[in-house]
Order: sequence, then structure tokens, then C-alpha cells
Amino acid sequence: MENINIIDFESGFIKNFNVLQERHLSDLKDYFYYQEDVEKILIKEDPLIYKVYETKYELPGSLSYAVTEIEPGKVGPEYYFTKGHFHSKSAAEIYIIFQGEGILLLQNRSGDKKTYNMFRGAIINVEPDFAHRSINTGKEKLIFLAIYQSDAGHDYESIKEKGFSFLVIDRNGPTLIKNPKY
Ligand code: PAN
Ligand code: ZN
Repeated sequence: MENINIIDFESGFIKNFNVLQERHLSDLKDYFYYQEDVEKILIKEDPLIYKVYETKYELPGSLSYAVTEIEPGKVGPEYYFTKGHFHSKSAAEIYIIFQGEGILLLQNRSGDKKTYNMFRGAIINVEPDFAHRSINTGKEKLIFLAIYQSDAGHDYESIKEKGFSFLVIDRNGPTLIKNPKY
């Protein structure tokens, strides 16, 4: 019998992950739009924004998976989010949401954009060649599993420069506005 990995469907916790990444506000400061609010928070503290528990398989052609937990919170009016990235290869990905409420933003290099609601039980197909960012618009952690090609590669650079074409801010609840920087 081979060893098997175990996920707790309630919490999204995976027992045998091999890489844990923690992203704090200082790692994401260039990504948030409201820079004055970023500075104000960083003077006092450097809050955790999200964690990723990754289980990676290196064999060519294999799939890997990761659970992301995004904390609830905002920087100014902008909800906490993941950096967001393109895959270096034209590779799709599946997201399965376990807990919380959020929005998944997708956009490609030709300017097409898609948004999905993230909620417990949702299964989302992240299409190839679409950059993707997950945003926690709820009051609890947003937790989801992502399954992807091990060699898909993560390209963060273009998102770091311009961001996504839309921001998700709290205006009496989650609202999409055009990103003035884009
Ligand atoms: C996810 C993301 C994870 C963190 O596993 O990597 O949610 O987001 P960033 O990588 O943008 O910081 C995924 O899309 N993997 O391909
Ligand atoms: Zn991805």
C-alpha cells in the first residue's frame, strides 16, 4: 500500500504538504492600490494576508496541488487578495472552494476578463492563458484547493507592474471598479 494524502473537507487542511508559503503585507505592498493605507498599516504591523500549503510532484507530466487560506481583511477599501499570476505555459487549473466567500478575477493578455463567485462547493475551471487572482470578500478565511500541472510555472511580473484591470473594494459590500493604474 502506498501512503495516501488526507484533506479535511471542513478546514481544507492537508496533512502532508511539502511547501508552506506565507505572504504578509510587506510581500504584497506593491500589489495593493491604496499605497497610503499600505504605509499606515506597515508602520504598526505586518499582517499575514495568506498561506499556501503546496504538495508538489516533480515527475514530468504530473499534477501538483495546493490549499490557499486567505485571511479576511482590507487595505483601505480593498479586500485582501493573492498576488495573482499567469502560468508560464498554456496550462489550465481547477479550483475547489471549501470555505468562505470571494471573487476570482481572470484576465488574459488580449484584455478579456471573467469573474467567478467563490463559495463553499464551487468548482472553477481556470482557463489556460488567463491570469488569476483570488479575493476574500467575506468575514472568515477563504479556503480553496488548486490542482495544476507541476511544470505550469508562475509568472508574477506583469501583474506586479499593472495589476488586474479591476479592483475589488468595499462600497457597501464587494464592488468591482476599474483599476486607474491599469
Ligand atoms: C494557486 C495560487 C495560490 C496563491 O495555488 O498559487 O492561490 O496565489 P499566488 O500564487 O498568486 O500568490 C494557483 O493558482 N496555482 O497555480
Ligand atoms: Zn495558478
